[in-house]
Amino acid sequence: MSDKNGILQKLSASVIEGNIEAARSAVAEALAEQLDPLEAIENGLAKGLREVGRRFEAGEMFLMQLILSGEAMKTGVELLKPELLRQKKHLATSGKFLIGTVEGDIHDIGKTIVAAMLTADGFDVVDLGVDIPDKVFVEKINEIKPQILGLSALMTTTRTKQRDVIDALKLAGTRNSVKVMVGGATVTPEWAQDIGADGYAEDAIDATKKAKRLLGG
Ligand code: HCB
Repeated sequence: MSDKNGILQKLSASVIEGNIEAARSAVAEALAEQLDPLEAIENGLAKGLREVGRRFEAGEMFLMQLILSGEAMKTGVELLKPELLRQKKHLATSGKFLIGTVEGDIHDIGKTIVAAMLTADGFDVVDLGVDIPDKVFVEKINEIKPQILGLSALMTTTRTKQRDVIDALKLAGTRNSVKVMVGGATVTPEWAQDIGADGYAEDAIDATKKAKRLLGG
């Protein structure tokens, strides 16, 4: 019999080891034991990835291992996503949310989790993907007319792109038509304020709360 903590540990370990098969089987166990899928992501898979980040930074892990850990995390999230969406009640659409990872940055896990949570909370989400040039954000805002734009950036070298997108929106005369929410590992509330964003979100749960608040909810 597996207890909840044991399953969360298996989820974390599968990501730390970069073992996709172990991630699949730990997720299967989590689903069978009816673990909250969000908890499985945040306290299981993502916890493992945070440890991977720490080890990578300390030079204890190499890029190849980082890639495998990212793949294990992505596999786990994809398998948990249907259950996450199933459990949430789809009420009236909360609003349109456009999201993407900025140019030069290919990190997509956090953004994908945020998109899944917002969808589960009733937002109509358009996910542009990763490495998105500023002008594409501007074009898509004109085309889709979202109430909120989410900009994800994981590196200090790419978070400056969040400011560039905001500047591009100002230049295009569309800045006032959309609220901008920023997030990502190196992004802070101070940074969000400095670049003139309307909001900052620490994680996916925070993103849904802040998105509703930005819409006046
Ligand atoms: Co990457 N990487 N990486 N990486 N990577 C980081 C981000 C470092 C911090 C690791 C380190 O050195 N400590 C570092 C950046 C350092 C810095 O700038 N300060 C780094 C680096 C340097 C690099 C490369 C340059 C390495 C190299 O090639 N030498 C390279 C960059 C390539 C590029 O983008 N051009 C690289 C590559 C990779 C991969 C491909 C191996 C892999 C990504 C796989 C993928 O996404 N498919 C990867 C990974 C996995 C990481 C770490 C370990 C985890 C990132 C992650 O997915 N976290 C990360 C270490 C870390 O973050 N501490 C490391 C889990 C998610 C759930 O958290 O923060 O992304 P999150 O998202 C949260 C939160 O921020 C918020 O909600 C999410 C959900 O809770 N949020 C938003 C995010 N976006 C939001 C948008 C909103 O509107 C609202 C909220």
